[in-house]
Amino acid sequence: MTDPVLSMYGLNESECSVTAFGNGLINHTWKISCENKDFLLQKINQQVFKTPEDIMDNFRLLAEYFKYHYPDYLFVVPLLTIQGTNYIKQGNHYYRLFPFIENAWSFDTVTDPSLAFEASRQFGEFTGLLSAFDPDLLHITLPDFHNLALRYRQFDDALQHGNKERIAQTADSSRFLKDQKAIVEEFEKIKKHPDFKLRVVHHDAKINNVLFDRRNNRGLCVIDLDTVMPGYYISDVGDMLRTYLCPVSEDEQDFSKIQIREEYFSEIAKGYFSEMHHRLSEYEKLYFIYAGKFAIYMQALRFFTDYIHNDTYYSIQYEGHNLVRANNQIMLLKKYLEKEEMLMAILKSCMYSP
Ligand code: ADP
Ligand code: GN1
Ligand code: MG
Repeated sequence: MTDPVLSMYGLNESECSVTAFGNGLINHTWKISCENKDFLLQKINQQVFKTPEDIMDNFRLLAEYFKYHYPDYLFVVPLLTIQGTNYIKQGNHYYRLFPFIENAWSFDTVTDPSLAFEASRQFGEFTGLLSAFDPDLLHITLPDFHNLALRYRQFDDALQHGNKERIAQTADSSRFLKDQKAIVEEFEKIKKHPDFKLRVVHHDAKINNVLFDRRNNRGLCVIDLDTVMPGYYISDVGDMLRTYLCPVSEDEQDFSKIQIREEYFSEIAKGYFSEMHHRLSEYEKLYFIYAGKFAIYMQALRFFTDYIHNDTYYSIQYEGHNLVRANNQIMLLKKYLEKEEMLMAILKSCMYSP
């Protein structure tokens, strides 16, 4: 099935093995093993990404920038076809081929603080090296993706027009989410400040979007760059706090397992500041802890809204899955808020250390 695609890269499918690969939720991914080289083939998910050409143009712009300014940085660049394009359109589907990074692996959960440090350093390095790149040159691949005010309006709208039965069953959750609206107001305020800079941000800083060196678990590079767009650093730091601090994922149904691991917090901070402390303004740094509230709250709103709209965005494994996810994130937010002072003290201790 991949034959016409592979032949456009000069590869002969009969000499390669093709296997489904990875645990990504958005794109389709295959490992292509040929005689003396491996590749990674991806089909872009067009339900989510409506303008794949824009994504691939962003890749081109960033690849050129890194090649010129930081040739040693490992930026995983899509390979060119025989015709010189960095993707293929086959029927209505878009494909791209990457070199396979050997001796690398990725993780789905963060099981050691050193992984949090390494991943955070990778996301910090990515944004840091692109500090002089004009973020407005990038195409917006998902409009309003991390626009918290819009996410709140969508939540509010779901409560007006969504599934009535589900709305009635979830009054406690929706009340809590409404009570936290100050998190949206804070975002609206800080966005207006001139020292809160638009930067090149990944926007999906989960642990499985980092490749690690199998031999020593050092971070190698960030991957899954479809959501790289202009944004605020709190998007990446926030998603790391959301997904690395807690020992269990957003799918966990046993909420007694939800907790905030302080030693992971300090590693996220140290990793990010090792690359970004001299680039972030003092004003931006004030919002490091806020980043966690921003991301956890936004994710809770998104899962809850999708539940009220009968699960149209996030794929579910069982009835009520999105409500579990929303309530899981609500619990995480409560735990995070309880620890805010403690986290502030930890942050002070690692902010200015090298
Ligand atoms: P998705 O958007 O579906 O999450 P990703 O781009 O993150 O897709 O890829 C899915 C998985 O494939 C990653 O978590 C990683 O394990 C693996 N992977 C992606 N790119 C490469 C690469 N160039 N070399 C080796 N493994 C890769
Ligand atoms: C989606 O595909 P994945 O799992 O990396 C979502 C993120 C959410 C995440 C929650 C394009 O990411 O924004 O944080 O689910 N990506 C998109 O698990 O909506
Ligand atoms: Mg991914």
